[in-house]
Amino acid sequence: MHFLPLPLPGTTPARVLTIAGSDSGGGAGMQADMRTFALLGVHACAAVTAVTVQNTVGVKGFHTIPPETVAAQIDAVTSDIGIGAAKSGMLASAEIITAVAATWRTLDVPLVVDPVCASMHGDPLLPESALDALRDTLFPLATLVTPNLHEVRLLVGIDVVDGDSQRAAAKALHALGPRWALVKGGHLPASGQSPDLLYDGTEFHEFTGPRIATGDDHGAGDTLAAATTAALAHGYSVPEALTFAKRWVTECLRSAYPLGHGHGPVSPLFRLWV
Ligand code: PXL
Repeated sequence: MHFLPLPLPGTTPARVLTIAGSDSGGGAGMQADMRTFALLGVHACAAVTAVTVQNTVGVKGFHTIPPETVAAQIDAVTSDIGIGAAKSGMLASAEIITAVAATWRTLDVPLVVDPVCASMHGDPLLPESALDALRDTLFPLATLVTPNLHEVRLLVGIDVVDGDSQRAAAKALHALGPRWALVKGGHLPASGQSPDLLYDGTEFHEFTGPRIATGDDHGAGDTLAAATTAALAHGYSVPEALTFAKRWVTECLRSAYPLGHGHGPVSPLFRLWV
C-alpha cells in the first residue's frame, strides 16, 4: 500500500491534534491515536478529555478533565504549533462537548468527529444526556463524522441492517450539519466485506475492504479516524483520506495481537517492517 509522505529527519512534519480520552490499557482512545500518528510520520498534539481506568477486559470507570482545561489545551497548541487537522474521540460529558465546540468556532481547522459513546464491551463513555450537545453544537462544526452502527442508532435512531438503511442513516447524519457523514459498516451482518458509506449531501461514496475476522480489534474506529486526520493534514480530500485510512486500518487489523485476558488492539507496528 502507499503511505503518507515521511518528513526528512530534522524537518517539521505535518501537525495534528487529538481531543480524546486516555486508555490505561493502551488499546484505544488517545493511545491508539498517538500510535497511529507516530507511525504515519505526523507530529501529534493531544488535548486529554478524560482518564479511563481500563484494561483489555473492560472500562472500570473514568475521571473527566475540567472543560476549561480541555479548551485551554486546544488553545495552547492551535495558537502556537499550527494544526493541519484534528480529531475528537471520547468527549465524556456535555460540558466538554460544549467547550470544544465554543473553541472550534474560533478556528479554521478540519475536524473529524468520531462520536465515541461506549467501549467495545458496552461500557458507557458518554452519558446519553450529552447526545444533544454532540448533535447540536459539535456536528455542525465537523468536517467529517464517523459513527459506528451503535452510535448511529443512538444519534439518529436508525437501525442499519442493509444498504438502504445505511444510506438513510448517512442522510440523517448529514442533516445534522457535518460537511461529510460516514456510516461505518464493520458491524453489518457478515458479508465478508466491511462497507463504509460516505455522504456529502449529494453523492454517496463507498469504501470497502475485506472483513478481517479477529477478536483483537480494540481501537479500530479510533485508528480509522486518526489515519483520516493525518491524511487531511497532508492536504488530501475527505474521500482520498478515507481511501487511505480504510487500507491502513485493514492492515492494522491484520496485524492485531492478543493482549491480556480480553480484546487485544489493532496494530500499526507492521509499518516498522515495510
Ligand atoms: O474505541 C473507542 C474508545 C475511545 N476512547 C477511549 C476508549 C475507547 C474504547 O474503549 O476507551 C478512551
